[in-house]
Parts: sequence; C-alpha cells; structure tokens
Amino acid sequence: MSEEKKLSANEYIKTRSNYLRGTIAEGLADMSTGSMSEDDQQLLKFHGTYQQDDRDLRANRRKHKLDKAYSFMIRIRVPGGVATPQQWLETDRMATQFANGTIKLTTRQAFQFHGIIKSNLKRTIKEINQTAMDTIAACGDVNRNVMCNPNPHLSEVHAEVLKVAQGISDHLTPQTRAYHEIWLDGEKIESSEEEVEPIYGKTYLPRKFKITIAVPPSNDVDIYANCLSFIAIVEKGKLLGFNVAVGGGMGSTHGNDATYPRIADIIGFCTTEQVVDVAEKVVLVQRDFGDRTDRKHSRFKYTVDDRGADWILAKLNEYLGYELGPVRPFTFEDNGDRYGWVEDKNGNSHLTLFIQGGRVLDTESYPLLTGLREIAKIHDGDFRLTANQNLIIANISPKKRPQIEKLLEQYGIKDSHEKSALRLNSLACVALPTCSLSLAEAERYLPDLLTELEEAIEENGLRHDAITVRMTGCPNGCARPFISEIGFVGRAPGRYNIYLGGGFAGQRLSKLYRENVPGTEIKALLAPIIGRYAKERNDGERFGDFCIRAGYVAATVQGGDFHKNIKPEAFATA
Ligand code: SRM
Ligand code: SF4
Repeated sequence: MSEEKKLSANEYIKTRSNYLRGTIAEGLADMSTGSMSEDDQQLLKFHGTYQQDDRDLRANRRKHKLDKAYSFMIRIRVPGGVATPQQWLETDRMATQFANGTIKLTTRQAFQFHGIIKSNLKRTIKEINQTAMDTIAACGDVNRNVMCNPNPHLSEVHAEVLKVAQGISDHLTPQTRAYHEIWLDGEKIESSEEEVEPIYGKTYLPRKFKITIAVPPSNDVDIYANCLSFIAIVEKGKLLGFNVAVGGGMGSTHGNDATYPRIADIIGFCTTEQVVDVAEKVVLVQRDFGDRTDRKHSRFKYTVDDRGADWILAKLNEYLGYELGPVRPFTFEDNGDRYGWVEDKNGNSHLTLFIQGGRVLDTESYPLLTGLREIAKIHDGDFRLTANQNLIIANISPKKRPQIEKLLEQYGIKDSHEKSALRLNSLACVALPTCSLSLAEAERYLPDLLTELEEAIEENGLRHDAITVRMTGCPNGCARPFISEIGFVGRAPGRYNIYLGGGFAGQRLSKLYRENVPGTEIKALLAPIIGRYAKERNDGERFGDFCIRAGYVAATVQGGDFHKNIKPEAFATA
C-alpha cells in the first residue's frame, strides 16, 4: 500500500490506547452521561460491546430536546456455538435483569444482549465472565467468535473439529490485561512495557477478522463469506485435515463500486496439527499487508483480491516455513440447518429448533424464553447455536427426552419448524431499532414479508422446496444476503434492493435484480419468478440457478464482477 497515504483514524486510536485501555475505566465511572467518548466507543468494540441508542425514540427525544436513549449491546463469544444449560440459564437471567428481556442468537453462533444501560455494563460483563463465557474480541479489529459446524450427531468428527475451533479461538484471543483490569477488577499492571500482544502487536489488525470450520456436506457456517475457513476432510469417519479457504466477506456500501462482497478462494490443505499455526500465520499476513489507510478497503478479502490468492499462498508458506498441500475434494450440499429430532449412535437425541430472526423472547402466544428456561433447568446435554440463528437442544439423554418433549409441548415449541421451507431457510439481521447503521427494517419486517411470499409459494406447490432468503437493513451484509438465492438489502426506510442468483450452498454471489423497491411491491415482483420456477425448473434445479438460466440476472463469478453486467439481455423477460 502507498506509504504516503495517511493511516485511518482508528489506527491512531489503537496506537494511543495502551493496549485497548483508552479512558474506558474513567468513562464508565462518569455517571453524568449515559454515553462514552468517541475514541472509547471504538475501543469498547474490542471488549465486546457497542454503544447504541433506541432509534425508535430518536425523533421524539429530539423534539423534546432530550439526549438520545443510549444503551449498549453486548456480544458474548461462544466458540463453536456450544453452551451448557447453566450458561443458558445465566444468559437468560442477565437478558431479563440487565437487557431488554431478549436473547439474540447471532449469525456467528454468539449471544447478544441489547439495551444495557451504562451503569449496568461493567456488572453484566463481569457476570458473563463468571459463567465461563467472555466478550473480549467478540467485536473489534481482531479475530472474532470462531464458528464451527454444530451438528452433534456427527459426534466423533464433530467433537474433534469443535476442539480445533476452540483451539484457534484461544490462540487468537488478545493477551492484553486491559479486559481483566476494566471489567473484572484484575490487578493493574505497572507499565505497558510489561504488556505482551505477541500476535497482534499494538495496533491489532487493520479490520475485523473472521474464521469458521465446516464439515461437508454441510456449509451451514458459510465458509465462502469468511476471511479464513477450514473445510474438514473426512474419510471413512476419520478426520484427515482441512482445506484452507481465504478472502471471503460480505460488506459493501451502496453506490461505492470499490466495495463488494467476495467469495473465498480455496488455496490448499493442512493437517489437523497444523491448523492453529495456519490460522495464526494467515492472521499475520493480514496484519502485515492489510490496508490500514482506508477502513472500507481494509478487510482481508481486499488484501487477497489486490495481491491474488497465489501471492497469499506463497506468503503464507513463507510465514509457515512449510507448504500447504494440494486442495482435497469435497462437496457442499447446502448452507441450511437440519430441523427436528435426530438420534445418534449413543442413543442421545438432538432437536434443532427454528428461531425466527434468532430472537429468543416471550410473547403472549409463544413463551419461547420461558420454555427454554424450563428445559435448561432439567437438560443434561448442551445447547448449540447455529450460524443460521437457530438453536439445537443437543445431547439429550434417553432418560430426559420424555420430560423435554413434555415441556416442548407445554410451551408450544414442539412445532417450531412446522413452517414453509422458505421461512426455515430465512435469515434477518438485527437492523432497527438498535443498529446504528441500518437504513431499513430487517428482523422486524422479514417475517411479514415471508407471509406474503408464502402465498405465492403455496399457490405453486413449493411449500417444501427450500429457497434461501436473507434480509439485511443495509449492505454490510450481517445475514450474508449476497450468497442467498433471494437477498433483500435495505436501501431506505421501507425500500430494498433485491438480489437473485446466489448459490444454494452459499457458493456463489448473487446479482442486483431490482433497486430501491418498496416493500409493498416485492411480492408482485417475485411471484411471477416463483411461478415460472415451479413450472419450468429442471430436475433438482435450485431457485438461484434457475434465476440465472431464465435470464433474470447474470451469474456473479467473483466479487470483482458483483457490480458488473447488472442487466443481462433476457432481463426484459422478467
Ligand atoms: Fe455485522 C456491523 C450485527 C454478523 C458484517 N454488525 C455490525 C453492527 C455491530 C453495527 C455497528 O457497527 O454499529 C451490528 C449490530 C446490530 C445490533 O444492534 O445488534 C451488527 N453482525 C451483526 C449480527 C448480530 C447480525 C445478526 O442479526 O445476527 C451478527 C453478529 C455476529 C457475531 O456474533 O459476531 C453479525 N456482520 C455479520 C456478518 C456475517 C458473518 O460474519 O458471517 C457479516 C458479513 C460477513 C463479513 O464480515 O464480511 C457482518 N457487520 C458487518 C459489517 C461490514 C463489514 C465490512 O466488511 O464492511 C459491519 C460494519 C462495519 O464493520 O463497519 C457490521
Ligand atoms: Fe446493522 Fe446493516 Fe448489520 Fe443489519 S446488515 S445488523 S442493518 S450493520
């Protein structure tokens, strides 16, 4: 990168932060305001929390000359998405006591709380740590929550792969004592000379970094959207090692073609023993060569695109001191979850529940939070968060299953997945009212839009045909909309860009089909395409593939052509 270019403002904030301390401790103690200083807001992300305000209340508060209704979002790391019943119960308690009474299951297998006021922030983070979970590096310019295929019925391989995910997570966790000092009343170190941050250094990474591990044929963790992915290669039930994929990502900005989503490149193979080393060295390549001058160009996907996957592989081999092996064959079938009950060979049962928008809460007609609380009280297995914002009640012993089935019935959770395959394959990001970047609704609107689209689905006999559909309130892509078959991306209040043609297994990017469409017109636009798909599809043809064959959109081969060839000739037939 050009040396004359000025570093981005965040680089200076990190440099002068004394390993992420800034003035966070002082800011927390200042009760004259519910907010934190601008610089500390950036640093707080590394500690797993974001300052937000309730956007539903903004206009009214402005009218009455009141400050914004500030509160904090906390993200809890759950490597591989596995939580014990005790951790679930504590998460539920804190959500009710300190947050807005809901638990958000995120698209990266983590928990989120919303609506924590400043005076409760420290106490909540401290109590999270008392449950053997943490929030450090849940956000910020570091490696985030490491994802992993959560299907426990693949128990032997899964257990091994999960251990690998947790190993990567531990190895890449920042070493600064700041987290302990600020939140856990840990002893203060005398001077920053004593501080060691061996992997990241003083300025950490140029931008956030994301790692995942998939076990084919399931791509439920969406490896193509991650900075670094490991694809388990399993032969005859034995884990041989992992293919290594680099440079995926979703974020883009409307109207800025220099930003685009990108599909990861698969560059080699490593053994299980090498994984942590490979993860560290890929992180070091990004630390040393990522763009620190422009945060819109600083994700690893741009480093890979600018320098080329071959260059990255050569540099990685140099950092490793050995070479990755050749890529091994594998197949992904889909990127969704498998709902309902499944039993493993040990006789334990696992139930995957559909959690709309990943939001666990009680409503009058659906007391999900309470029901799961009662289940957690007697559950002798664990809970697994999926990357599709769903929940697996896992490893239920034969003894407990009848009791759990009774509770599922009592709280109306039993049939959580008796829904159209369209809905079961849907994802929505948080968006309004908490996300400061959202341009339109997502989590609060997608359920209703799906109800409208389900009319077209039912009319055409497609209730059981899976089509992936994802909505985000802005093009940052938190629900990975650019690799779904139908993507809705917020453009302005009530208006969305519609993207079509993504790959069913998350292996291909979509393409813009229509821009800035009012929500009220979406069904009319999509119903004819759904109708033609039902009548004209080839055997086994997926909706995304059909949209390309029928000429609604051109195929997007790689991020660089995401904005190109928007209108194929056959566009007019839509
Ligand atoms: Fe995200 C920023 C929510 C997964 C790309 N994301 C945000 C913030 C923190 C908004 C902000 O910066 O102020 C959102 C908080 C909303 C709220 O009120 O809670 C937010 N992101 C989420 C979650 C909760 C969405 C959800 O509904 O589940 C997901 C939390 C994951 C986790 O547990 O760590 C979430 N975000 C993702 C993903 C999906 C993934 O990682 O698989 C992506 C796309 C993949 C990628 O990173 O490329 C994603 N989030 C972004 C971006 C765009 C980054 C970029 O490359 O440009 C931003 C904005 C930014 O970083 O500047 C962002
Ligand atoms: Fe917010 Fe945009 Fe992410 Fe949705 S996609 S949570 S609106 S940043």
